[in-house]
Amino acid sequence: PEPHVWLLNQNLAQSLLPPPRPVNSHKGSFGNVAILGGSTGMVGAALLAGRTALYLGAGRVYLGLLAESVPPVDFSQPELMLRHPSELFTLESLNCLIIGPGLGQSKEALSWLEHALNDEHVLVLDADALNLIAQHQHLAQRLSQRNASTILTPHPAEAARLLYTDTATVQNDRMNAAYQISQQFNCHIVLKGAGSICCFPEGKRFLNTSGNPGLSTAGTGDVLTGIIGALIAQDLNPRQALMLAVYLHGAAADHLLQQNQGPLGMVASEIINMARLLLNKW
Ligand code: NPW
Ligand code: AMP
Ligand code: MG
Repeated sequence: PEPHVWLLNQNLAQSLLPPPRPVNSHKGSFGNVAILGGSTGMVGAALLAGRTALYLGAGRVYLGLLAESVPPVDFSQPELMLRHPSELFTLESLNCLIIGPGLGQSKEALSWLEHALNDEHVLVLDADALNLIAQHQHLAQRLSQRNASTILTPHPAEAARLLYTDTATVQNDRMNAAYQISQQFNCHIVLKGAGSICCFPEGKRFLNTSGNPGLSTAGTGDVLTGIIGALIAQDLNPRQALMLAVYLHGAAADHLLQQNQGPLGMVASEIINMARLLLNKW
């Protein structure tokens, strides 16, 4: 029988909030996130994910950018620590490794993805990491055999690539597409798009009730990935982090809409700021 579908609403999201911060906390209390991506022409995707992880409360955020020429620092967000991708694998304590935003599909990207899949950290795979997995059977196999948790964040076209089908087929039965991907790779997944679906390996599915077409703009997926990473760093388990992130991301867009700051012209950076406001207010 088809597993039951639950609604991901504000009540459920608010039951997943991180606990209040202890008075004697320090940056080490809130975890470390590393992000691998940002090849030439798509550095912004990794910067957005990194900035999001900071704004949503991660203690430290490291970026490993693939682009040929990268500045030594993000001058508009100097809190981010820019490192060579190889250095992300030698960090002393890491709570979550994100790979994919702006990663591209070069040989170098493929090789870093192999590294990441062999790593024992909680992984979030987005964008080109998903496209590469769809193209390389050995990566797909490695993914389904990982011991640590993995979260996949495909949009409908990425989901179609993973399932070797077309976007229309995914969209015609989104529940089934989400279920098939989680089963195929033994992963937590969110199938993005209007009414995002979170699906877990044992088959439980949640239909998100927040979000609006203001989110249909470049970089919003990179922001979602950063929220997930920040929440994992703050000790939510991958399943809780995924559900709270998906709801919060949509709710931020809904609040911007209420303030007439969209749908037209809403931008990903504004989602970051509003998500921070909601996370602190709730
Ligand atoms: P169409 O044809 O537009 O209708 P790709 P990408 C479809 C980086 N970025 N429902 C869409 O359909 C990413 O991180 C960099 C239906 C089209 O076919 C990646 O590394 C940015 N269809 C890289 O760019 C900001 C949907 O998906 C296809 C859908 C490529 O990622 C932007 C496009 O997807 C971006 O994040 C939906 N809800 N959603 C930066 N600032 O540096 C999507 N589609 O070909 O996978 O390209 O998503 O842009
Ligand atoms: P990406 O395509 O990776 O940049 O991700 C786009 C993000 O925006 C995902 O979280 C989608 O769920 C969200 N999104 C895009 N369009 C809509 C829409 N019409 N309604 C709700 N959410 C959307
Ligand atoms: Mg994306």
